[in-house]
Amino acid sequence: MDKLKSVQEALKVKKEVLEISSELISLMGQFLRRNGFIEILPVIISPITDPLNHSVFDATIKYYDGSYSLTKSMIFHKQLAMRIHPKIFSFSPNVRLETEDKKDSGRHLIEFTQIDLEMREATRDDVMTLVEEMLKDVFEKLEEEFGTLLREMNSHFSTIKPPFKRVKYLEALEEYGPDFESVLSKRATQPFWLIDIPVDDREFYDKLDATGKTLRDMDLIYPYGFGEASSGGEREYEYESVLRRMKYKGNDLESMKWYLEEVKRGIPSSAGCGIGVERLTRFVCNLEDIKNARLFAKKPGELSI
Ligand code: ASN
Repeated sequence: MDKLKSVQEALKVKKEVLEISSELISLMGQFLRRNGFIEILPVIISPITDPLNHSVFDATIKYYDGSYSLTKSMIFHKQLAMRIHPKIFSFSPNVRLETEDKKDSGRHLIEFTQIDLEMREATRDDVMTLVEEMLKDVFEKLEEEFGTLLREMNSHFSTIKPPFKRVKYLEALEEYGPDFESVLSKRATQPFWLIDIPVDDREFYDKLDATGKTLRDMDLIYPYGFGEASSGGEREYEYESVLRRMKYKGNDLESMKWYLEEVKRGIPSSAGCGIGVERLTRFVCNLEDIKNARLFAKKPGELSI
């Protein structure tokens, strides 16, 4: 029963952190609206969800003769939404029942929220520029509102200075070895992009580039050792390419048939990304563990309210 955390434990979050997090959420929404985005409501259950590139415990709910999965990410719904509106975002709750080896990473929760956005006919560069401008705007406004408090909590809180450096995945791997992401994150003083991620390291939906080995995608990495902030990319949207990539990854075509039928019918090309809200709060407030970045946090390997 020591896996069961007390309610008191779940409520050990500073009031100031919650206020800053609330403001972050509001500022990101305002920025995106000013830039032509609309907010769509999140999808919590669906017959299809992100297969992810690593395995987690199953989170499906039986319903009549079928089953629903709890959302791991809204990627497919974002792509379908592109038929209706060219710029969308959602504060999307994700459930990923991670194994307990991730418990001490400081940045994994089994229930978290990402601000998940997608833009029709956009490129990876468009998304990177948008995110850079959004973070710059959010940090400037946080500085105005919470400057003194933020510097007390976070001695390295500073303004964001885009454009962020772009680091090629394979070059970094060669120079720094398999632990390159954490090495570079610890060294950095500004966020940076990790780009051109190898096809085997990602899900099928990020677009293959001309080399056929790496993708038109990116992760945003926070400095000072805070690690991954966001992942995204340009998307595969043509039926044959989607099918090829799914087969290559060994994805279950049967359970993905709803998606495949729609891809065959035609979905727009798009690019987008998702930014973890709790990870952003953790970074801004300089928190050791992500469990202190939200109320009712659920860490891998534990049961909590
Ligand atoms: N939201 C991410 C994206 O847009 C996907 C993910 O969270 N796995 O690429």
